[in-house]
Amino acid sequence: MKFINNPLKKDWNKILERPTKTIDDIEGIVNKVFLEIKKEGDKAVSKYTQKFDGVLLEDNFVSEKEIKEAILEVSEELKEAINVAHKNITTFHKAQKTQKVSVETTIGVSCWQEKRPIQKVGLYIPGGTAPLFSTVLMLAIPAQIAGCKEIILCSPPNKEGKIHPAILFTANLCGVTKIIKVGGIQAVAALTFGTETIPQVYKIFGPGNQFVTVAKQLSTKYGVAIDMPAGPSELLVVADDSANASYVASDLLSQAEHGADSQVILVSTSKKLIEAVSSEIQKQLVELPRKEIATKAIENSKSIFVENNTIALNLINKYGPEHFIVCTNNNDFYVNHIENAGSVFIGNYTPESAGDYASGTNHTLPTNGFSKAYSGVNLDSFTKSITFQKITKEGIRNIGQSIELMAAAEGLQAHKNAVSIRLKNI
Ligand code: HSO
Ligand code: ZN
Repeated sequence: MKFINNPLKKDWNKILERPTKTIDDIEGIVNKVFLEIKKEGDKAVSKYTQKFDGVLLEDNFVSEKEIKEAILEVSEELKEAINVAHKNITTFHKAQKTQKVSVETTIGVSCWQEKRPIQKVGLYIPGGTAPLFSTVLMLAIPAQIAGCKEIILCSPPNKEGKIHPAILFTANLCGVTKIIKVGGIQAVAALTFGTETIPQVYKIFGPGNQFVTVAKQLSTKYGVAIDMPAGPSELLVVADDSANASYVASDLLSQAEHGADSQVILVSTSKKLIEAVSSEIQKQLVELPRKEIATKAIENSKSIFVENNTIALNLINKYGPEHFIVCTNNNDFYVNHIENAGSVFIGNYTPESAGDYASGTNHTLPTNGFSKAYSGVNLDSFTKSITFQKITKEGIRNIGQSIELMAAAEGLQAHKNAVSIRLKNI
C-alpha cells in the first residue's frame, strides 16, 4: 500500500483518483454486436457465444432437468447458508415497502403516488473466476418482492455449455422466471432488443466486466433503464487505535481479491495503526488462494494519515466509497456526517463480507464516486412511482385561474382553454 502522509487539500483529487479506463475501442465492438443482434436475433447471439465463450449451444435456455441436476450438486451445507442469507435479505428488502402517499393539496384537488413493479427485468450474473451466486440473491429477491412479472437471468456458459450449479440453485430459489445461457455484450444486447427466444426487458441489473458495463450504457440509448454505471469494487476503511489491525487488514484484502483493479483505501489518524495494518496485510496476503489478484490491487491502493476526524470525514466524502467501514473510537461522528457512500459498516464486528453475503443489505452498490448521486440497489430499484390526481368541480374552481394565468403567460392557449371550457360550465 502506498503511504500518504497528511496530504494537502489541494492534492486530494489527485490522490483519490480512480484508475482511468480506456473504453473507446470497446465501444466499437459493443456497437457492432448490438446492431447484429438487433437485426439477426438468436443467430447472432449464438455466433457471439461461440466466439466469446467458446461453446456452440443447441439451446439457450436452462431446462427444468438442468435445474434439478444443479440442485443435487450443491451441498446441503451451502444450501443452508444460502437459505440464511435469503431470509435476511428478504426481511430487509420487505421492510423497504412504502405506503401509498396521498394528500389533498387544495380543497377538491387530490394527489397521490403509488409504486408499481417494473414488469420485465433482466439480471446479469457474470461467470469468470468467481461464480457470484450471492448477486443472484441481491437482485432476484427484491425483484420478486416488488412483484416484477418476468425476471430473466442471463449468465455466460462455461466451455461445457453450463452455468455454475450454485447460480442455478439460487435463481430457482428466488423465483427467477427464465434462466438463459448468454453472457457479455450479447446478453445485454439480447435483453435490449429481444430475440426469438430471449425476452426484451425494461431494466437491466447487475455487475460485469468493462464490455458489459459499456453495453449496459448503450442499452439506455435504446430506451432500456439500468441499475447504475458499474465499476471495480471499492472499500475505504477509517480506523484508529481502537481498531483491530488484523481485522482491518482482512477487510481490505476481502475487496482486493475481487480484481486487480479493485480499490482499497485506509484512512487513519494513527500512524501506529497504519503500520500494523500494513504488516498484517503482508502476513495474510501470502495465505490467500487469490493472492496474485489481491497483490495487484494492494499495490495500487493507499493508506492515508490525516490529523483528525474532521479532515478524515471531508476526504471520505470527497471520495464517496462504494463500501465504507468505520472502526474508530468516535464512530457516531462518521455515521452521522457521512454524505457519500454506498453502504456503511460500523465497528469491529461488522466485516464488509457480512453485507456481501448474508446480513440483509444489498451488495449491488455505486462505485467510482457515483455514491454522490446514486443509491445502491434496493426495493425501489424494481418499481416506479405513478402519480394520480382527481379534481372535483370545487377543486378546478380553486386552482383553475392560476392554471389559466400560467398557461397564458407561457403562450400556450390550448392549455388555458382546457381549463376555461370547464370553468364556464360550472
Ligand atoms: N463486494 C462485491 C459483492 C460480492 N462480494 C459478491 C462477494 N461476492 C461488490 O459489492
Ligand atoms: Zn465482495
